[in-house]
Amino acid sequence: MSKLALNLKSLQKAGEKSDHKFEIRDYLRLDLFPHFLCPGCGHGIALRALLWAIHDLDIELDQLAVVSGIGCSGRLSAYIDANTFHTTHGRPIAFATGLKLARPDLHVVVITGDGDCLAIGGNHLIHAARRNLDITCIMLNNEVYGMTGGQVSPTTSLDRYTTTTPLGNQEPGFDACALAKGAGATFVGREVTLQTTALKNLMQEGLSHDGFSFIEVISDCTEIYGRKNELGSSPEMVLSQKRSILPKFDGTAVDKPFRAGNWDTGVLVREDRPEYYKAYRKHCHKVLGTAAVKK
Ligand SMILES: Cc1ncc(C[n+]2csc(CCOP(=O)(O)OP(=O)(O)O)c2C)c(N)n1
Ligand code: SF4
Ligand SMILES: [Mg+2]
Repeated sequence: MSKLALNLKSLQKAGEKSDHKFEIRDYLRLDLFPHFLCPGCGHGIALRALLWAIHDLDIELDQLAVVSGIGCSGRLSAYIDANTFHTTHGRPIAFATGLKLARPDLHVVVITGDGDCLAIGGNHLIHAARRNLDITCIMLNNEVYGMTGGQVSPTTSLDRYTTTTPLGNQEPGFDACALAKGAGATFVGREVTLQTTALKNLMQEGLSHDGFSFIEVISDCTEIYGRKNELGSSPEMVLSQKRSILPKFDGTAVDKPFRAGNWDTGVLVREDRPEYYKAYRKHCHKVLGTAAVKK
């Protein structure tokens, strides 16, 4: 289905589809359960929101490819009953780029973590944003390397304790949305796991965007980061997200390089710029002639 048709269909369906019609089990590889996430981990909420968005957009599972790196976030792709690729640490965007160029008919989604996407994989993120290939990149930001036991990450807040910052982190935490925007991403958004419906809607918008879309999900690592920083139980952690969100984008905060404790949520950037695959095909036709270009 074309992006335009998808957009129209999702608009028609706005308000029509509701949570009770979405059954997450229809989208999961249940034979892999029980899943490995710790109780209360925010990544599970993000997975549910993504599958709900896919449901509401009527994307067929065989038309969906989910590519992930390594991390607790990276493990999520395995649970989705679609075409899934659990690749190497920091490289899911690179794998997704090749996949999308070879199979432009697929919806290609990347699930990545703050360490995967901004530390080892930061280079791939900025070039994907610059290139504007039609990939939806969902970065689960729990401010820590969860899978490997809780090391500091590029988004760890100031003064937080991690296994590699035993005296409290003194590096400024990266604002991933500002980075994606600065690198040219044509769709950028942020949402917290507390606001599940808003998160689902944002993912739906990102999936419908024709170009590179970057979505930062503020997620909680309850067991490692939460415990080490005495942030309370998982419900307390998710409720505390309320204190940091700005309900409406005020047009300024995303221009600041480092997060100031206030999170703009919702769609932060939406721009029209030629999508890479289509622009490249057009160029090939022009230079080589239509007869020489393979369908
Ligand atoms: C090349 C390479 N370097 C390091 C690792 C070890 N490693 C695995 S996951 C990970 C960090 C995961 O953190 P993040 O991406 O934030 O995901 P989370 O577990 O927090 O969801 C690291 C450093 C690896 N697997 N491969
Ligand atoms: S270690 Fe943290 S990020 Fe990983 S599953 Fe547990 S709570 Fe989630
Ligand atoms: Mg992380």
